[in-house]
Amino acid sequence: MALGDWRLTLKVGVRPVRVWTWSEFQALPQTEQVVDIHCVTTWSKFDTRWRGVTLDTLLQAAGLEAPTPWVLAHSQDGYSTNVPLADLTQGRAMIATHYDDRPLAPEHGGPARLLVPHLYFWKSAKWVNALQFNERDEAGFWELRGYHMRGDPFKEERYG
Ligand SMILES: Nc1nc2c(c(=O)[nH]1)N[C@H]1C(S)=C(S)[C@@H](COP(=O)(O)O)O[C@H]1N2
Ligand SMILES: [Mo]
Repeated sequence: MALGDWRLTLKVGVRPVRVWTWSEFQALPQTEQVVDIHCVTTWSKFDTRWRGVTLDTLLQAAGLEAPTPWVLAHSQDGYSTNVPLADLTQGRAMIATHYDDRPLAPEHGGPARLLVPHLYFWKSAKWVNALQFNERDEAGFWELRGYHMRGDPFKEERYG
């Protein structure tokens, strides 16, 4: 997509509380993370290098502190996935824009994807355009189809 059209919106329930354009987003403090990632179909990939903006930074920039216990991430392609807020804070997740020091490739979610490396990779929504903070845990695309609401690979939380 054209970067001029890119937006990231934070919502509390249905209410939009903050929107960043691409250039505004680029001005936020960036973080680099080298992490292992785990697909639900059993592959893992080790020492992957990502750069982006942590959820802590986003929440701070929006003046939101732990608004609700649950988050539903939404993507350009209609995909969604739910994650407990506790799995997104304290440096555990970012909106990633770079992989291996290069802009994130479109097939891997570029220009920006959610990255939650300690959960199964279906939680890492590609082409993310909104994070919705909810009082209740609302199932996303795969979770509605039987995947686990949290998805911890070390507990093999594949199915709900
Ligand atoms: N928007 C969106 N994000 C998505 C998906 C999708 O279909 N749409 N698939 C998920 C699944 S099931 C996996 S395994 C990973 C794949 O990421 P990759 O293509 O970078 O390997 O993206 C996740 N994020
Ligand atoms: Mo997947």
